Amino acid sequence: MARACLQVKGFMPCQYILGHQKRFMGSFRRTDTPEKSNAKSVPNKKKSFIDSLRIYARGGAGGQGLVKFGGIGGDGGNVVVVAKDKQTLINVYQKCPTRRFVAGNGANSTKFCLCGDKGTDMEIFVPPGVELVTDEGQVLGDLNKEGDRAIAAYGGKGGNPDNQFIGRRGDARSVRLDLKVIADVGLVGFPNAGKSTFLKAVSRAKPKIASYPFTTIRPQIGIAEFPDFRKISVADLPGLIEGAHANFGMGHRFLKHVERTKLLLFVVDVNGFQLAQGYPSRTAFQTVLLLNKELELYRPDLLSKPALLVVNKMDTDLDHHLTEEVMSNLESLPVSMETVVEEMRPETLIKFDDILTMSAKNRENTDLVMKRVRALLDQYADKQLAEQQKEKAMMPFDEGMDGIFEKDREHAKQKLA
Ligand SMILES: Nc1nc2c(ncn2[C@@H]2O[C@H](COP(=O)(O)OP(=O)(O)OP(=O)(O)O)[C@@H](O)[C@H]2O)c(=O)[nH]1
Ligand SMILES: [Mg+2]
Repeated sequence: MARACLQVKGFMPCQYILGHQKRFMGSFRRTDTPEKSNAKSVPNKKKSFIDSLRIYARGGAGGQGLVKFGGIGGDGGNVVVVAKDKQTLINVYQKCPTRRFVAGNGANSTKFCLCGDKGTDMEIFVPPGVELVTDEGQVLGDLNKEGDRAIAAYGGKGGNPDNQFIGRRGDARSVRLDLKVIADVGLVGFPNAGKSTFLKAVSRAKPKIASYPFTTIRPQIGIAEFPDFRKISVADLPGLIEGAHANFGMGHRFLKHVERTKLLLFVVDVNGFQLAQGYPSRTAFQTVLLLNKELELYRPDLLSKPALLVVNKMDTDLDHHLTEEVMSNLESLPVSMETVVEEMRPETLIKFDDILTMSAKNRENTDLVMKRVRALLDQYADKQLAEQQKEKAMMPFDEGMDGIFEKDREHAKQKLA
């Protein structure tokens, strides 16, 4: 194992990243940037996971009307994308390798059947967490839970007096199905910080763990189970590097997965991070600021998510001086930011709900981290519920309706009496 990592570390750094990128992109092309979104995304059949798939969707044409008898043609069917548990995007591809989805045409109006039947809808089943985006960047729908539906292409209107009884064509467009993992907790950190090791420690997941960067190249979800059977899903996300917000490294492909997690669990190596020889070496404190900055530059609203910071690999800091250093720097924020160059300083600092230390490898404090995660998730869920109830109570329409019902009830009671 030691020899294997030495060999990898001996690579030229840029070749190394490109090699990884090539391997990763072999399964599908990058479609993150608008100018690249026209490229075909053809998944490699051998890959078991893809998080983006570009499809062609065409709604059915409307049936022709019958002018003589005022008959109306049936509307064309829609192409509908439906969220279904246990589905994957690779299933979508395997079922239809051409990635062309065409709904049924509406039936023509005939003298025996004046109102033509509607064309059949084409349903595409995708995993929850998929967003439908057109090539122009328009979001057509966001499917978060089983049963959520969005229309990728509408069918054309059937022939009727408004269109001189000529059935219309359906919409035809390319749509990107963009999967963002949905989990309670998202592990955020530089490569090699120990995210996968943590996931392995707290769940039954078996992520690949190794001492070289970018071991994890696709998100993996593990379920942490508590003695009272409470379950919390934890998403092990691939490591971020400096410039990820500008699509450097695996960039947006990785960052996007942070969006739909309820809580961010930042994992940093107490020894800091260095991508490879020849690359700058960052201290643990600097990696925290850099991660903060990457998220801020990608989507500033991510900074307001509940967040926990865990300093990992405590077993390697025997005299605790590295831990003390990072902790005192974090405590004296924002003043301590003066010690780093301006390019590393984020504009808005993440407010960590807690800062903990652990050794994921030795499973020291990993349970404590999960307990804290659970408490925070509960706390934020309660807060959210209270806010929702407050909002509902303040809605004048609802109040009015309740008032009316109350009056009716009183009236009925008086009548009965
Ligand atoms: N000494 C020590 N080593 C650790 C600890 N946690 C993880 N490691 C080691 O650090 C290396 C990287 O661990 P991973 O869990 O693969 O790191 P990662 O953050 O998932 O890395 P990427 O997938 O590349 O983003 C492995 O060799 C682990 O054995 C720890 O607490 N102590
Ligand atoms: Mg990993």
